[in-house]
Amino acid sequence: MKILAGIYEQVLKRNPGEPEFHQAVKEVLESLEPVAERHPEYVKAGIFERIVEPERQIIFRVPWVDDNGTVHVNRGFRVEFNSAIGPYKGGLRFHPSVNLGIIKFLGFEQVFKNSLTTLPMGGGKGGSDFDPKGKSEMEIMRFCQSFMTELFRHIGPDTDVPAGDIGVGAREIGYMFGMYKKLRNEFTGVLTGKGIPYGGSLVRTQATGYGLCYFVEEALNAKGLSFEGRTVVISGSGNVAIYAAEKAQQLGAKVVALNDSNGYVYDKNGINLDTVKLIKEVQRGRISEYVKHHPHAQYTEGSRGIWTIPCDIALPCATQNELHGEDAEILIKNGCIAVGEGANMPSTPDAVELFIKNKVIFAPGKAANAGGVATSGLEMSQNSLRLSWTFEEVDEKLKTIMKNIYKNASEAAAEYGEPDNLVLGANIAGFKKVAAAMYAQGVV
Ligand code: NDP
Ligand code: 2IT
Repeated sequence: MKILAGIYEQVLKRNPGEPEFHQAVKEVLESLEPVAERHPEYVKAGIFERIVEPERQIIFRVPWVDDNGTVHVNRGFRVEFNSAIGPYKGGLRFHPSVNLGIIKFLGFEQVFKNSLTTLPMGGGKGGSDFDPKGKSEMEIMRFCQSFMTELFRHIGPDTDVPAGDIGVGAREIGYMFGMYKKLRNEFTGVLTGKGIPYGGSLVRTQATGYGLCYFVEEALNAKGLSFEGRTVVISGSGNVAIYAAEKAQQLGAKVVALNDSNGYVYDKNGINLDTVKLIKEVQRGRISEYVKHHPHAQYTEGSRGIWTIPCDIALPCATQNELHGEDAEILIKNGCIAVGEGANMPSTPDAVELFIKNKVIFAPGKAANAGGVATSGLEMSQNSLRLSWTFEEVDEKLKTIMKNIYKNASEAAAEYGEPDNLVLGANIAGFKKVAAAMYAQGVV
């Protein structure tokens, strides 16, 4: 970095103790250096200084009472990062590791991701350090309601439209939507990922995982390859992992492993997804329980061990920095040909560098997992139109969007001299529209 080095220094100084945010900003600014060279007007207009500073950061107290009558206090966040191309849009994460730096990294990534979808959505993210694990149904409901009694005054269908992320699925969105509707006395599309009976979109549940596979299939096809007959390893066993596995299987691949934060299962015959859906979606259990249903499968403690299983395609779909340089080395040694990021920033910078250096097809999260938010955008459109499209219609639109994201990212990569570098291409393609909009709207 030359032109943009000072901006990165300022980010480090202004945001101490936020390593994930620093990591996300560094990768993007490195990609944007050649854009800054070609666009001195963006440098002069302070586009780069402004794009790394959230427009607004909201932090609030979330008190709630557990089933024993004990009072708990969690912290809630909403970071409204950039609204140049549309209302703030992005998920809510409930996980004990959540802090301001994590939400800022996710909100920053979301700005570029949402731009890549080609839909009119700005970037934002929120959540809480609340841990949903082991909580009763009523505790989850009371927490969601308390969270919304503050969040409601900051969001709205034309202002900021949250959705799910880790620890937030259709159940939590339902409780939050109910409280928002009560407080505002308005039925609007203020959240996405809603249930089908009250304004949700078909395919939203499957969208991130399906979209990931559509994107990776497109990248494979460009090299004369495909999912057909491939062995696939997928980390995580939540929403993104389950539907990535489903689509990979539909495309003719064999998915042999999944994990959670405790350990991984290996099923040489191919993972049975009905069992996984039962354990995770119905029983809200642990992936270790898989072996009770399929005794020939193996469960091993330690989640990162999953990357030692030989595979052709690896899809990290759990969380940030879950795939390290040493894991990348093992994957490459085992002949892995493609890595598609379903999670946000799951590969550490040294892992990304190794994949690119070794010519592994590498699909970065902000492009490859954009199908979730893209389908949220389609849910917003349907809510505004007050109608709903069929599964096939939404799926077809999702497929077209993922193909276009691949095309735009690979064309931007080629334009800037590194045709196979989708990290560079996604960052530049995502930046272009946001930068042009910010430039046109003046210094605000
Ligand atoms: P879920 O809560 O449904 O599932 C999360 C999965 O990841 C669980 O298996 C969980 O295991 C595992 N996991 C979470 N934290 C850790 C950790 N610290 N170490 C190891 N495993 C962990 O979330 P999603 O599937 O929705 O999200 C997964 C990833 O995809 C996230 O990075 C999210 O930001 C990203 N994403 C999600 C989208 C969506 O539409 N939902 C859209 C785009 C990206 P455990 O049960 O043990 O915690
Ligand atoms: O990281 C993401 O893109 C999401 N969690 C989905 C956001 C959304 O608004 O659907």
